[in-house]
Amino acid sequence: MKEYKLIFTGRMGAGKTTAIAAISEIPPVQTDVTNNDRPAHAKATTTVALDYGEVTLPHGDKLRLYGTPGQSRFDFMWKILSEGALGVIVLIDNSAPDPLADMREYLDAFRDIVSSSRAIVGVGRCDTHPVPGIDSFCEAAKEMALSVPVMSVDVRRREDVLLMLEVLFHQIEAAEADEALS
Ligand SMILES: Nc1nc2c(ncn2[C@@H]2O[C@H](COP(=O)(O)OP(=O)(O)OP(=O)(O)O)[C@@H](O)[C@H]2O)c(=O)[nH]1
Ligand SMILES: [Mg+2]
Repeated sequence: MKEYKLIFTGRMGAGKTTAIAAISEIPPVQTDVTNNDRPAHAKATTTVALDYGEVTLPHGDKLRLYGTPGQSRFDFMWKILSEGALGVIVLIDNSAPDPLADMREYLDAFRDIVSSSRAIVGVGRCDTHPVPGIDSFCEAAKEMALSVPVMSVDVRRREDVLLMLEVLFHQIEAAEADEALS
């Protein structure tokens, strides 16, 4: 049995805690406290250390899911949490003031993982905020010389979050096959 570590990241309110809770088979570990930064986001609570959840794959391998805190004063946690990570899921809140800038920031912060094709971008709230469109995110990643799959996701829906992980795993397998050939 193998274990893999995946990181869910993205700005405050992007849905990291919600996504992990949607798929974890254990009660997720959450470190949310009352949100005293209402100008940044109106929601009631925010994560201060990490989220943690687990998923067992059909063949017995285990995914350990870690969520980063969204507030920028906890940036130092990003490095700590990404140690040894197999892949990263960048969540975007498309209702935020500048979702493309948010993506750039996180792709840059996790550039090592992203550039080795072990990342995916999930854009949330596309139903109410269709602009910028998925194409714009792909284009923005391309401008950073990064190739990363981008898909629309509702982090409250288990099937959506699992589909995102499936696409991420296909991406990782394809990259590993390429490496083996080269
Ligand atoms: N209406 C609506 N709500 C959504 C959608 N996607 C996510 N949400 C809500 O947005 C909120 C996201 O909050 P969290 O999961 O706490 O976000 P987070 O990324 O963990 O935030 P921090 O820990 O503060 O960084 C939750 O209340 C979700 O229910 C959507 O498509 N529509
Ligand atoms: Mg959170």
